Amino acid sequence: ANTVATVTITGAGGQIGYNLLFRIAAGEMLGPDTAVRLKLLEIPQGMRGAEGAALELQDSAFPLLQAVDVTDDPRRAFDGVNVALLVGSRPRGPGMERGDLLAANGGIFGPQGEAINAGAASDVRVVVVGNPANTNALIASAHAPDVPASRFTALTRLDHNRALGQLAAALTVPVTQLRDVTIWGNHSATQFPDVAHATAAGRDVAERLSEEMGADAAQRWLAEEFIPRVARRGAEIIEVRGSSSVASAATAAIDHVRDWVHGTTDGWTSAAIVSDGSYGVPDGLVSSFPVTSEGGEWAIVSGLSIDAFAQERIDRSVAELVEEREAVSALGLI
Ligand code: NAX
Repeated sequence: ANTVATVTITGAGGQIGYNLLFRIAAGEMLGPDTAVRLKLLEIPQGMRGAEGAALELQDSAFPLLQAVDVTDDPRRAFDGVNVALLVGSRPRGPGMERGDLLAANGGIFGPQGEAINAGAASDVRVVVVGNPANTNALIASAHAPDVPASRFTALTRLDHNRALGQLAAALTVPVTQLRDVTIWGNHSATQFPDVAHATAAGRDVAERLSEEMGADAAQRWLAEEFIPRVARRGAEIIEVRGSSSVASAATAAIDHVRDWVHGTTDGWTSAAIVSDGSYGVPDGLVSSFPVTSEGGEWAIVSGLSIDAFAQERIDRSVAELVEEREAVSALGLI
């Protein structure tokens, strides 16, 4: 290995954490030339889980793994961090009001943002996985004034990969032949999975769907099956598995960081990044866009034509992000 990276994982004692740790230590995220030092952040109740994972990491004797540190102190966890995966959060429980949810997460992501501001390496890259991911990223960023807002992102790659999976099945093509699918907006049921610019083996996806199903049926399939199924796939997984997405979420987080660090090659992908006002998304919101990565920076794909159907759906999801921002602002969390 030529370089060493410090990777911090919060919620490391949880399910997604357990899935991520071994793959990162094996080099799947940063590649075979980068050794890793892992820092596992937990709350006191989660420490045993993280400590157990640390024992198994030791037992795996990964050639790229230089050190593992388990802590419940955010300052220690983010000291010198190059890549931070913020997985631990307070997801919405039954009957939980949005205000309570946002307040609980403000109590997590505010202090973590401060700790990142205080101790992170100058090239720090942050991806928030814990829900509500977009707004949690906004809160963390607001507490890290010395870190460029572009370094705080939220995960919508799982939604993107889910869309690829659905299209590959519908068109009977390998996922490797699909390009330029987009997830817009919030990582929530309002997200907009968009195939308007997507191609399969170089041909327009909408055209191919029309050929397979007929034009009307293709429109119906997109609006009534594809979009809601991708947007609600998390609930479907819970229903079938009896537990939320874990391995697919870890895969997506690894894809997100790998592409951010090493660049995208085949067309674009989706990530929630800070808006520059593109496509009518208010400046400063952390919203999902079509993005490419080059030189370690995400860039929003510009100049795409957006029809009325798409704009309306983008606006609807963005309106939810605006509401979340107003709510956390009213609570004094940003
Ligand atoms: P688990 O409950 O298994 O693990 C979460 C861990 O986070 C627990 O060990 C807990 O002790 C720890 N934790 C809580 N607060 C913390 C804090 N302040 N600092 C450090 N650690 C803390 O959940 P898991 O299945 O791993 O899911 C984690 C999060 O991912 C959830 O919020 C979930 O909603 C979110 N998801 C996000 C997805 C996405 O695409 N963005 C998809 C999958 C997943 O549902």
